[in-house]
Amino acid sequence: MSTSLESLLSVVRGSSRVLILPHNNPDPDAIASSVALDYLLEQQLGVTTNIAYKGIIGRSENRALVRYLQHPLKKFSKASLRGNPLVALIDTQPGAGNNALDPKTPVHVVFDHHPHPPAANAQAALFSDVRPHLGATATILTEYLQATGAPLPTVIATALFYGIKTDTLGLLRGATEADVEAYLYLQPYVETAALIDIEHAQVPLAYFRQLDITIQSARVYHDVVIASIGPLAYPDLVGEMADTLLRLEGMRWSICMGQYQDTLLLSVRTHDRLRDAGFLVRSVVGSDGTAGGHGMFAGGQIVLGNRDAPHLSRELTQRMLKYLAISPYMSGTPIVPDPAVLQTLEI
Ligand SMILES: [Mn+2]
Repeated sequence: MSTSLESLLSVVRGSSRVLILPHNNPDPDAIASSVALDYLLEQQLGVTTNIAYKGIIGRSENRALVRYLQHPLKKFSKASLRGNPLVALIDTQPGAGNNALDPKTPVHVVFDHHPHPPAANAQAALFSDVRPHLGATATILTEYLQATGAPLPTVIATALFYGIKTDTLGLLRGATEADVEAYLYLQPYVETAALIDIEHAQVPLAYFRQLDITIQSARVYHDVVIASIGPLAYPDLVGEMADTLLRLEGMRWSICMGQYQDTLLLSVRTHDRLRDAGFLVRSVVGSDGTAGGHGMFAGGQIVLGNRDAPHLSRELTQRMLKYLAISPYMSGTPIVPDPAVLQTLEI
């Protein structure tokens, strides 16, 4: 048994309440890693845990994943913290700004692969395994499950495999040797038919409506495409649209902004291996909100308060253009040059 597995187990051993918290609006990496930790603690220590999440599981593929896992995540509420459970943060860290905890709530266990946020203190947790160079948190949990020597259930393997696959774009984005090893270890256990159903989940009409708005509002500034896409049907859409826009020929950066409830969300993608999307978001969002991310993809959120979302989006657009050394006064070129459509748009 590896020493890190032993120290994890020694921190959790004897706890009657454990709360596993993935980041808000959890993605497949966060969902799979949470379920894997839940399984590991049950299997090794007989400890039952609760997994809670804040926000929405919106993306159709992610909804299909939780259906396949038989809905192991419950909505986070004040009751989730009742009885002072031992808290494990997954794919996020204390102070990262994208989890349900207020910064004063003690955290006992942290598994993450994001760089340490400036205000974070993952070290304050009794146990933390944060490896910012890795492509996925699911890689870390795969190693722990492997270290137990116990058989790996198909559903857990399928979820972890999908977590690594999505976070690394099929090992093409930010994957390290450890990610490749975990991926290949999991592969023989994967339930292929289930994975196909998850990856090809159908999308609601809201997706196509948002896609239409994205295409109409997108503006190109040299090799940067920026779209401010208004109210979002669910938070993940801002990232899905940024992914889509980056496919436009000649683009090095894609940036998408949209509003969900009282928060302006920002997603950044880049092909530029010499630049870092996380730096861009952190510098543009500054002290107005929170930001995080890796080399090729990053995101941020700003609580609107009494600020106006379109106005804030325009301001952020200017900051991003400046950061990318493009004149903030340059007017962008639409990608749909239809004057009738454009007249109706307020950019
Ligand atoms: Mn992740």
